Amino acid sequence: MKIIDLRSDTVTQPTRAMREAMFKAVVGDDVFGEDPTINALEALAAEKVGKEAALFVPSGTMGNLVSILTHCRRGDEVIMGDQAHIFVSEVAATALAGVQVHIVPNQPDGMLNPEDVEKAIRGEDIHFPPTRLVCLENTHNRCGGCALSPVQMDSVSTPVRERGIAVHLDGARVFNASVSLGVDVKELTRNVDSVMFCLSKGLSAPVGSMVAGSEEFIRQARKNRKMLGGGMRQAGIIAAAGIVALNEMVDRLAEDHANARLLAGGLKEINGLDVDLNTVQSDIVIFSLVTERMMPSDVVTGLAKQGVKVGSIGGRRFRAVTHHGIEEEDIKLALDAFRRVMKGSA
Ligand code: TLP
Repeated sequence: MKIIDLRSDTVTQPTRAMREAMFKAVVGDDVFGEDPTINALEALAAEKVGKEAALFVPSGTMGNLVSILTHCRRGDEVIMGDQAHIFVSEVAATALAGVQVHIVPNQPDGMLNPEDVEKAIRGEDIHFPPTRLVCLENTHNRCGGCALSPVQMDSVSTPVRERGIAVHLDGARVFNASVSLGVDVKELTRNVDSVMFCLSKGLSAPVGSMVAGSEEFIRQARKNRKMLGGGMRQAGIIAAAGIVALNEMVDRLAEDHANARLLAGGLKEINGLDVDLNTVQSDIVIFSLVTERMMPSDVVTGLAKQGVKVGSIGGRRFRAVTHHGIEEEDIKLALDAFRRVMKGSA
């Protein structure tokens, strides 16, 4: 039975070009700054997102933590959305940075209301922690992969930065946002102080994420990465795949987005399921079980028996993610499996 794995775009396999680049990679000790492949990846990543410098990190979680550690001191406060990946799904890594998280509600499209952010910023008071950082997320994972436009991002970032508070972008899928909106990724990163993006999601590299920012920020971030045990020696072997990811795998994200729309449209037609089609703007489809006749676990296990894997994200909600290796034909097969599982349930 063919397995159609829609749990995440993290399940992508490295391409042939990546494996060849990995085989041939010239490597050195990166803690000494001597891995030419990592140095090339860091220069390429910085250039792509329009920042002075970049740092290769093993994961998105470490990239976000390194960024928070670099912006903040112990006892500072960081504002983010209540659906932010950093808040919900990073094992409270912010605790390791000694910061306090101040959540404001995410709008259904992943936005933060600028007025909510403004109100959350602490005034001068001996009792209050200083507000040091605001974190945005684009595309927004738990908000169905919505892409925030440059104008939306600016409406939060500009007033915050005018007050001397830094903005960090969890851009795990910022290239999906750029492709979805049809804007250069630099438009989404120009008004943030730091950005983390992942090479190992839709871009299909086997390992790794990047943090980008000013020269000085990255110099300190490099030290914080070392503190966390993220100094990786001859990691050019994996950075080589990251270079291929950035050069060859960005434009094709449009195929994943088209497949996500196809999937969402099909799910919307199935009795017992619902999808907010407005949120389907990239590779993520969040859908709900709207019949009481089935338990959420019946959906996941029923589909798994038919070779289709989706993720449960709490309550009666699920997530399916399209990615390299999932073709239009697979979406049609997946929809057939959904129809069989849901048959007679509504
Ligand atoms: N997200 C993963 C899982 O953690 C759920 C996924 O399958 O979507 N920011 C965002 C917005 C993310 O979606 C993720 C990973 C991360 C950060 C963390 O990246 P990694 O997994 O590399 O630590």
